[in-house]
Amino acid sequence: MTFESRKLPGERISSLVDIIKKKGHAIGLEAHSGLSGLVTEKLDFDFIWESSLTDSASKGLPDASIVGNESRIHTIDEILNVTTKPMIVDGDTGGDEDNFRFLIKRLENQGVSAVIVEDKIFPKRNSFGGTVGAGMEDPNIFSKKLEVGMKTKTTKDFLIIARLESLIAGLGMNETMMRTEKYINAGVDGIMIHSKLKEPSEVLEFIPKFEALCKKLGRRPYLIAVPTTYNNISDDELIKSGVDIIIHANHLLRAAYKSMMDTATLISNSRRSYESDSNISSVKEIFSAVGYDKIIERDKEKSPNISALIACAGDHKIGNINRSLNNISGKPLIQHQVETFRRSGIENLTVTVNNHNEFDSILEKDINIIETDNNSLNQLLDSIMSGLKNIDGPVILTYGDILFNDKIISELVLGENDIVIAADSSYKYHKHDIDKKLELVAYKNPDNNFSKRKLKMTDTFEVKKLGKDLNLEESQSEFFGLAFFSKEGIINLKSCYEEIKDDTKYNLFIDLLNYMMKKEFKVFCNEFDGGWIELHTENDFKLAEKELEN
Ligand code: SPV
Ligand code: MG
Repeated sequence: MTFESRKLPGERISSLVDIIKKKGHAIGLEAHSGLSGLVTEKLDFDFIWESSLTDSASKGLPDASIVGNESRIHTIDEILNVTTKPMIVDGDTGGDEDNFRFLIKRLENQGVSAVIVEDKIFPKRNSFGGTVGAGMEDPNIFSKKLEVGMKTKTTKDFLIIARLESLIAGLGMNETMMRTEKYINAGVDGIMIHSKLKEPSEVLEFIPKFEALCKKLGRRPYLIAVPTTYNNISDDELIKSGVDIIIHANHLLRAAYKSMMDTATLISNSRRSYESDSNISSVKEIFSAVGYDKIIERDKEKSPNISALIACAGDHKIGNINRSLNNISGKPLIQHQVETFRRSGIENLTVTVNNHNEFDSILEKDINIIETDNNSLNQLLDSIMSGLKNIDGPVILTYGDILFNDKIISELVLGENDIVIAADSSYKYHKHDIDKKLELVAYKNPDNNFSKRKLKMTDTFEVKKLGKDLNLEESQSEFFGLAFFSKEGIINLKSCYEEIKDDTKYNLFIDLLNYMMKKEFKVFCNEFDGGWIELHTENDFKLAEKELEN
């Protein structure tokens, strides 16, 4: 179970009694945080013990009524939120009657199944660290508090358990039996007998006396034991002796402290963390324990695994350097493109090149480099299509000579259409600058509303035709070399390519798109205004460098 686990409070409260009824007993392990709660939840324990000792220690504090109820309730909530098992809470002394009333109400509201309160006075001391006779509560006052608690609880399956500290305080068995009788008569649901001896002798001596007392009183509350010091006795033996609920009270916290100290020492001595790897959980294990895997799975479902193809094949040089390898601000152009894709969450990258060796040392190992055939019939188109050969899912294609921002990628991917190209309308405003043949886009239904003020970054139009030979007046934008294909889009692209690949008429990528439109496949265009630049000349690289600096 993880952060997604669900257990309604009412259901959880009664689940402890249900387990005892079914199995005849319940065995629990301590938790002091959400993560330790997950450990207890994972293994074969019936319930979670929320301990005052370990809750305090996990905050670096002593177990001496210093950590207040608000903080305890917060830890309890943290654990309940990621688990489903019942929980027994260590209520310390319970405070005075009003404190106890309020505590019970809050624990029931949270879905806690039981609270154990001890017959000591506030501020209490931990049982293993200095309880003395003077720290004990008057049994009559304590019994009165128990009665108040029994009247306060609203759920019969929420258990109030009285904890006897008299053996630990050295008050002897007679005093302990006298107290037990008073607490049973106060109506409690359970009696916890505590001992700090190394052997279970006291507890085993107490049990038959307790059974006889219950017979005499005609009511037998649950019997609870906490075998921390006398832990040579097994759970089975304790159960056989008459114990109903066994609490392993502090072991996860003690394990965590030892392991943290060992690891810290190792890292400090080794002056690196490598040596500690075998002692600690992997990050992956932690991810899986806390349910992070589920989040990633759902992210993947939401955004299908998109690939990207960077088409760099072609003999384009700046000076004598391959254009894609020419630096902008100390990094090759292709590296900028790779980083933009990575920022958009696209990990699966393919690059088509003419010469594998040039790119090998520049690109990360997980990038798929495909060397394309320089002498093929329709060189430009063939090189793109050979890059797409092993890509079946949705893909973003980019020419190798542009830089673009990741917002353009997100917009292209977000749409619902199977084929979407990215185009820019701003060329209309600087037609006089154009000294090369642009790949222009003509729309089926051009938008005649020229108001450029809008919230959206892009408009989508259906494309009628693409071409370098289109009249500037009849076209609405310029294709700048980025396109998205859905799974369906890529299937159709590939099948159309098969039909024309031997025809020398089709050399450009836009030739294939025109062919598709002729065959009634719809091509859409997202019209952007800026957000990209083209890198053809040395001057373009200089301008790009300036833009990146700003
Ligand atoms: C606790 O775990 O905080 C307890 C049990 O009260 S013990 O420390 O064993 O007394
Ligand atoms: Mg305690």
